[in-house]
Parts: sequence; structure tokens; C-alpha cells
Amino acid sequence: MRWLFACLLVSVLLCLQIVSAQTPISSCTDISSSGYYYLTQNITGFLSGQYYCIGIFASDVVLDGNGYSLTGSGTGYGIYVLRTSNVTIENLTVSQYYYGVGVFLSSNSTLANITMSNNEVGALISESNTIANVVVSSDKPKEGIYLVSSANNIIKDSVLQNSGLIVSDSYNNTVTNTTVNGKPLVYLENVQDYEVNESSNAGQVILVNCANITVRNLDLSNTTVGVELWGSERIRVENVVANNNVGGIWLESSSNSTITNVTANSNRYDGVVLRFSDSNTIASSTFTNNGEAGLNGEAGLALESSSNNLIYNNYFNNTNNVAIYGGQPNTWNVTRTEGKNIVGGNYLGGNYWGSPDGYGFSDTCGDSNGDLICDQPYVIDDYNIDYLPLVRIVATPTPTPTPTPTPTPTPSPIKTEIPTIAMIAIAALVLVAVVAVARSARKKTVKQMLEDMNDFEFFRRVR
Ligand SMILES: [Ca+2]
Repeated sequence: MRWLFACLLVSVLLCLQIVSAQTPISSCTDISSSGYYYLTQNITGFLSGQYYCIGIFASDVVLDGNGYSLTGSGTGYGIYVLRTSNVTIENLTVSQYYYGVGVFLSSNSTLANITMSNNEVGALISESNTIANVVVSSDKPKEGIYLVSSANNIIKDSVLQNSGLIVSDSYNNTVTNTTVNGKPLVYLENVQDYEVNESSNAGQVILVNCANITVRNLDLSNTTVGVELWGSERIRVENVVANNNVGGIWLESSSNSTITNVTANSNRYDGVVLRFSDSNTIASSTFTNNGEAGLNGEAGLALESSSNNLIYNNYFNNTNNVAIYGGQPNTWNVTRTEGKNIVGGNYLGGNYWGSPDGYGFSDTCGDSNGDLICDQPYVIDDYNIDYLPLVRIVATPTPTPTPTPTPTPTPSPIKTEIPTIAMIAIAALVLVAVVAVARSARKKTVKQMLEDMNDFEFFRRVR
């Protein structure tokens, strides 16, 4: 009898083992032991009390979505993986979380056949992992695949739409057969003396530990970041458009590189970011309407702990044109030299400092000698001064046609001359008076507007 009971117990335990090895999932849950898990229906929201729907905290796990979906409402993680190895997540759609899939302190994970749509970040990955046959898409550009503090990641056969790749302190990665907006994602690491031009038809360009590379004649818009330089030097980015991205162009720990004839407009965060990047040149480029997300510190150009960069002949027109963190010195103009500048003037010098409200420094500065260079320098901070800010040629308003006086050619007797002279004198006096009134009225208006602007500036600072 005792033996029979023991056999029964063993059979039950075996059955349980098999069941736990093939576990159906029909709601948000934690996975804390190895095995095969599969979704049996679409799931929404979070696991109660957590910021994720499915948490994986065990190694040797397969999560098979079976074609079903996880859907959030803009925050947290769809799938959160922590301290594991050999986890496979496959065959599902993850939508509308802040992070679609987050994999932390985990190695040898595989994300395969996953569609990540409208998450702020599709996949945030650390350590060595593989992403294959993944589709990351958004209605508007968001942060697609983010490789952080990791190495030896493989990204292959994937499609990034209104999305892209970002790497941060991540090396020895391989990216193959992956597109951004239908165009190749060009990821180069440890490459020297190379050109990425229009023949590459790149949709995004990422250079890690590269040197002497030219990136030119490309439209790198509607992605995470058009061009990213990480730990690279002597890179030339020329004639590139980087519009409507999360960020236009990003240089991190990169030096002696030049960005020229670039257009970076309407990026959600900054037009160009330099972090820990020295001795670069940014010239003859246009940065407008960046920073639409409205967070602090977004700007046309953001410099963080970056010094000795030369920034001149650029057109800035953003609510915040420049943001500087760290306060290191940079140079914002070249010596006044003859040559067409970015706003059509005849001298190269500094930059044009416009503002969407039309009252930027360059929009309103005085130019007493008419050389289209402001009388006063533009002071960003004590270490960052544009000594030769540019003035734009403003189209002259069409003058009001002066009524042509019809002279009376008839020789007049002397007595009629007196009233004529008097009339001219009166007319002249009236004209002077009218002009004076008009001038004072205009002065008042401009003064009023400047006051209004100061109020606005003050409000913005206080806020
Ligand atoms: Ca001047």
C-alpha cells in the first residue's frame, strides 16, 4: 500500500513537472522557473502592483506569444527580463508600453518574430543578446532598439519603421540585413577610411570606434537619431538631412570631426548633441524648430562636457538655440572674412541667432555699419560668446507710392509765389509732424514688444 502511494505521488509530481514545462499564460504574470510558456490570448496592462506585464526572472525560458499580443497604455514594460541567461521571447506583438521589451543584466537572450509597435522604446537591451526578425514601428519616430552597456549583440533581418537603433557604451555588435524606413541601417564598428554616401541609400548611420569616415548626401529622417558617432574621430558629416527624428545628430566621446551643410529640423529633442566631444566643427548648417517635446534643456544644439569646438555660420531658429552643460569654452565665430554666409550676407563670422517668435538676438540686433554683422556679441555664457553674430537681409517693405505733385508749369506772377511757398512750407511741416508721430508710435510698439518679450523670458526662467 505504502509503495502504491509512493508510485502515485511520483506520477503526480512527474505530471506537474510536465505541466510546468509547458505553461499556458492568459494574463500578466511572473516567470520564475525554467520552461516553455505560451500565451493563450491577448493580454493588456500590468501585473498587479508591478510596472510590467510579464516578468522573466529565470534562465532557460521560452516565452512563445503564439501570435497574441501584449498591450499597455504608454508606461512601464510589456516584458521585463532581469538577471537571466538563455531566454527566448518569440511570436508576439508588444504595443503601447513605454518599453516594449527590457532585458537587463541578461545574456544570450533572443528576441525573434516580435512586432513592437508604438512603444516609446521598442527594446532596451543589455549584455549579449540576439534580435532577429523583429519589426519595430511607430506612428511617429520613437526610440526603437536601444543597446546599453552591452557587447556582442546581434541584430539581423529586422525592420525599423519610424524607428531605429541607438547604442550607448555598447561594442562588438553586428547589424545585418536590417532596414530603417525601408533603407539599410548602416552600422560600422572599428572601420577606417570609408565613405557612406548616396549609393548606400542609408536610412540611419551609426559609427562606433571609427576613424576617417565621410557620411554624405543622405536623408536620415524619421528615425531615432540620423547619425550617431560613438568614440569616433575624423568623421565628416556633409550634406545630410536629419529631420523629424527623436534627435538629429549625436556625437559622444568623438573628436576632430566636422558637421557641415546639415539640416536638422523638427527633431523631438535636440538638433545636434555633443557629449564629451571636443575639437569638432559644426558649420554652415541649419537647426530649426527642434525640441518639440518641451522638456528642459532641449535645444538646436546641446553641448555637454564638450570643449574647444568651433561652431560658426549656422542658422539657429529654435525656442532654445543652445543648451550648455559643464560650461567649457567653445568658439562661436571665425575671423570676419569675405564670403557668402548662411543668411546671404557677404561676410563669414558667427552664427544667425533667430527665434520662432521673430525676436531672436540676430532678428533684433543693431547693425550700424550695415555689414550684416551685429554691433554687439551674442553671449551664451562666460566661456561661449559669438563675437560676430549674423544679421539677415530683411526684404524692404514696398514703399507707399508718393503722390507725384503736379507742378503748374505756367509762369506765375510774383504774388502767387508767396502762397505756393507757404503751402510747401506747411506741407513740409505736416510731413515732418506725421513722420515724427509715426516714428514715436513705432518706437512705442517695439519697446512694448521688447517688454512683452522680457516678460515671456522671465516667465520661462521662473518656470
Ligand atoms: Ca555691423
